[in-house]
Amino acid sequence: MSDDDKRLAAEAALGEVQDGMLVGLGTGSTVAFLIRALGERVRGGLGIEAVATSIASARAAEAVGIRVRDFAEVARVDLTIDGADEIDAWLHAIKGAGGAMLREKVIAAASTRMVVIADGSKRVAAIGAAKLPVEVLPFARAFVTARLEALGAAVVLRDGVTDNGNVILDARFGAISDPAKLAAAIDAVPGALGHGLFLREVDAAYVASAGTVELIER
Ligand code: ABF
Repeated sequence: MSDDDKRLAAEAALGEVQDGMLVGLGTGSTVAFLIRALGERVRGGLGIEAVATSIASARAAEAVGIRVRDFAEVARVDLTIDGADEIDAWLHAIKGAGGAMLREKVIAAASTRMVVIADGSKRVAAIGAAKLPVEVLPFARAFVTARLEALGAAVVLRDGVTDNGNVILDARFGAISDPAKLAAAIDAVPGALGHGLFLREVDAAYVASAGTVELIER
């Protein structure tokens, strides 16, 4: 996991940002490099506005001079750039180690194009080894825990709450043989408000390893 590769992936994706765009900003340390670099472009005259997938990213963007709009007033985003915990050749991703995957999935779905940036440690043959974060209504914590265990997961309650005031259950399934089936099963659990399986949202990924950037496209 190298900062140089994170920075390289961020700068590669930055090439897709055009004047006049509304840009969705993801969350995490790789996106932090993107926000810093984008701030420099904005201070140099690039005319973009942003929406953010977390309070932390909104603050980081405002700190470097990027105007952040309230996503609640936005129905469409031109380009979203976000991190991932795992990404494979089919552009399936596991996201949410940063705890922002519910807002990330909403903004990704609202985006004309969604691009992942990652260092090579995130590149996997097939997703499933990483924990799968599930955002849960606190009222439903024990119920959703039981449903995830019934689906085969070992479940750990994460400390703290999300920007939305919900809790996160980290579910370890081991290998996920059918990600679409698992995503549908979790979506069907009342009180499970979101999860980190991104199976349709990602349009491309810039993955940097040892100074070289790989672009994975649909
Ligand atoms: C966020 O960035 C999360 O979805 C994902 O878990 C995290 C990756 O963080 P980092 O870039 O710090 O590895 O988008």
